[in-house]
Amino acid sequence: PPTVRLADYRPSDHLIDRVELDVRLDPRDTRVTATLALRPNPAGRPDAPVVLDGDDLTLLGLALDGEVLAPEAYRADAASLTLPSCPQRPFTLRIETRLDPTANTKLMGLYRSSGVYCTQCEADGFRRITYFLDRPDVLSVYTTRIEADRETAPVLLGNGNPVEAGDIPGTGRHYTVWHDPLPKPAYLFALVGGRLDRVAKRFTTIEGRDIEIAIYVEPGKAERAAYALDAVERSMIWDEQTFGRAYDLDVFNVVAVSDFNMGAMENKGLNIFNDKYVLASPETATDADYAAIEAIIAHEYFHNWSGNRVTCRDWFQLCLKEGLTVFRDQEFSSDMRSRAVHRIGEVRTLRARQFPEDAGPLAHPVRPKHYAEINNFYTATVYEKGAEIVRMLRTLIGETAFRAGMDRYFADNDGRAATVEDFLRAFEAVTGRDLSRFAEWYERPGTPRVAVSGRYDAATRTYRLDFRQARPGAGADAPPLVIPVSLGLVGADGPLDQAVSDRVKDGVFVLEAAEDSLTFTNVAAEPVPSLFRGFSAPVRVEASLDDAARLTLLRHDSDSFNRWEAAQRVATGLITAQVRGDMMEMTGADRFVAALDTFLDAEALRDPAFAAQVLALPSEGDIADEIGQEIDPDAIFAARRALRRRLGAGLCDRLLTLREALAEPAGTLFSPDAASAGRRALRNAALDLIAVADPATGAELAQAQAAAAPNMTDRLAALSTLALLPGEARETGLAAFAERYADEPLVLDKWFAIQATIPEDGTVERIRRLQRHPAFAMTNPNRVRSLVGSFSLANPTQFNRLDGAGYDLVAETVLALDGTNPQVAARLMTAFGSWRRLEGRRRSLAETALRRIAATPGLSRDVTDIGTRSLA
Ligand code: HT7
Ligand code: ZN
Repeated sequence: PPTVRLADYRPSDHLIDRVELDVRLDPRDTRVTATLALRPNPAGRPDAPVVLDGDDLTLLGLALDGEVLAPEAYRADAASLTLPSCPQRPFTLRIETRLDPTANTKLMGLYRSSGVYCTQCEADGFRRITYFLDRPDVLSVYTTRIEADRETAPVLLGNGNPVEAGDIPGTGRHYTVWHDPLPKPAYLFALVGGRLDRVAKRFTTIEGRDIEIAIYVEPGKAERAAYALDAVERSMIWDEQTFGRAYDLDVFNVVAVSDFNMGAMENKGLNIFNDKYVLASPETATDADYAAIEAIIAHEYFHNWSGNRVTCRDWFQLCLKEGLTVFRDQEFSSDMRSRAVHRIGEVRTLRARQFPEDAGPLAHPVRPKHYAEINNFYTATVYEKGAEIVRMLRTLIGETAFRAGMDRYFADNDGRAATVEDFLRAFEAVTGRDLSRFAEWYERPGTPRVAVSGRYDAATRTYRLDFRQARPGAGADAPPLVIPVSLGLVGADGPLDQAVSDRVKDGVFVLEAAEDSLTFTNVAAEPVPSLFRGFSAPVRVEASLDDAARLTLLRHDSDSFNRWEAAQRVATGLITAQVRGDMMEMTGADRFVAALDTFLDAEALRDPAFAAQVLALPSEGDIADEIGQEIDPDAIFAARRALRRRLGAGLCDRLLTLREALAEPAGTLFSPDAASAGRRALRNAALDLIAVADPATGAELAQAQAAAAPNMTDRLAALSTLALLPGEARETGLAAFAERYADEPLVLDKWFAIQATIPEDGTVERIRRLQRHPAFAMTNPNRVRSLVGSFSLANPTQFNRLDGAGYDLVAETVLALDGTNPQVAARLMTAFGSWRRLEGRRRSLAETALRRIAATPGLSRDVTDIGTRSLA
């Protein structure tokens, strides 16, 4: 496929100031008339032809300034519309196209989801609706008239504010007209038509605008949208208070649909959501679901400023809106919940998804320099590492300057399509600092390593820390990165706050050179350094600390993140040692169990959510990432399970007591708040450890919990525990669950995922059986992600089976999907991204599966791109 390069960017030769769309919806024969007010762009090439983008379009008519164009005046095919000579003044083009929304299985452009018409235009779906300058730096004011059958589509929604509605007498059809006063790029266009129920509330913005917030869902499910509705309101209030950003239209609509390629989409005034991230009730949604709904509702709402009011000049700048908006939603969730626990979750996600991506063949800079298919760049690197860069910037300049810089960025770029340089310029303007070296973070792939060693001098009561940074693949002349290191010292009895260093300001040392050091004075006894507190930079830290030092941090650090990190590092060390063939170091493991026992004694009931995080060992993926090469997933699984057994056995009595203490009194009303969720999390983490050490007791407890659980969190946790215990109880539990939720596709997704992640030989066969289950559909991305996505991402032993059956299953699914939904197929294929780090036999089997996909004729650009890069 042709490569698009950042270096080749040039402004559009034409601009489109206004767009009038008339969309006559029909399941098979939708007609779209687009009237575009075009003009030459003063910044473009003079006399350039007009070349509009199209994708799979059928042109029915074309007129320039009201005059029908003769066929020789233009060239049109499914992929573009060219007018070789056109007026060098403003003019209008009227374009009529015909669409078949029912046949649109790619879920890009206009399609139908369970009978509801909806659109998805990011990144380049608008060109599947009409010919257009489909690029984010062409901003237009849209007026949209939507017409449809009143019976099947009583609700008709567009971007902006509603201005008119009415019937078309004698036809059974009706229409609405929407006007969006704020210029926007085409990727933010949306419309919806269908039979939907709604919940709504009024809200007055801080600027005094009286608005209506409404959520539209499948009929009969309105009460399941109450939590999402509340989350919208809380997001609005938070953005006003935290960033001074108010909503700017009269209505804010959210629509939930069941067939959706990603999580949600921030279309102006009309967010469209995967229903998984809207619908929640205690009976159907887990605490994790509630938290995800809150975060994604906030994320899409926050885009109204970081993305919509200030948009991206080109798709290379994607992190400008996505990294920044992830940072904003993380801050929101941290304010709504426990900041420390949320930070741990953020880092878990970064390490699980972004670190491996950055270490494999799909690695790319946060701002890529080229792409073949932009839809493949909605990655953990752009989103999560992009957010970490914003966080580092705040750590470097401080909260007050950060807020001032954000205000400046919004003020200077409102209504514009901006770049990463525009973003950094705003912070340079308010701080007077030169951020050009910091900007390197956007340009280079790979996770930097920072090696740290410390030396205590009792005679001078000083402690010296030496830092050395290195970047994988970077040459010796590569400039070092600017790395904020939040740090402090901890002694045997607690933080050593009296120790000071003139290189540390507000708890932050800035590492700017390849090597640097600093010295603390006034250090009474040999300390333990607490480094990268709060995970202050997305790096791998190599610190020469032994387990005793790390357990001191677990016990005494004032930074909760580093307390958790200390336990993770000790566990990682114990597991990797065993993977390498050393027997589990008995005394080391015993000391770890004892330390956790003391920790639980002191803290489990004080902060159950945090305690649950400490008890959750590093995942198999975390261990694989730590080992880095010649990875043997079976050995990792066995070593990790051995340590879990040790913990379960060593802590069994305490865990049983904790479960009692944390049990909710019968009749307690369900609340998804963080404190209640934290208690459930610890109770279920305890169950999990008890079951691995003592399967009989675990099965008994899990069965009782599954039968009596008053909410989905507890029911699913019990079923997940049972699913890991082969036997009759597991199959009965799974069958009962399937029967109870036979009419709940989103709940059955959990049932698919639990079975797909069973780490046993029969799982591939089970998945093949489930692919024939009536509730499974290859056309629905949620189903595919639950069954096959969970398998490839969360079942390392079975995906990486030594007979290649796991790879075959995923490869076959990628190929089966590619013809209908290439975006989802390509994403599924990224599961092979770490293939080069596997041990030899698996490496060769994975490569064969990848080559088999890549050699298949007629592949989409999406899958071809992932295949080419994975094998390069
Ligand atoms: N900005 C959106 C990204 C997106 C997307 C969403 C749904 C379907 C296809 C999509 N392609 C790109 C979502 C977000 O990050 O907010
Ligand atoms: Zn986003």
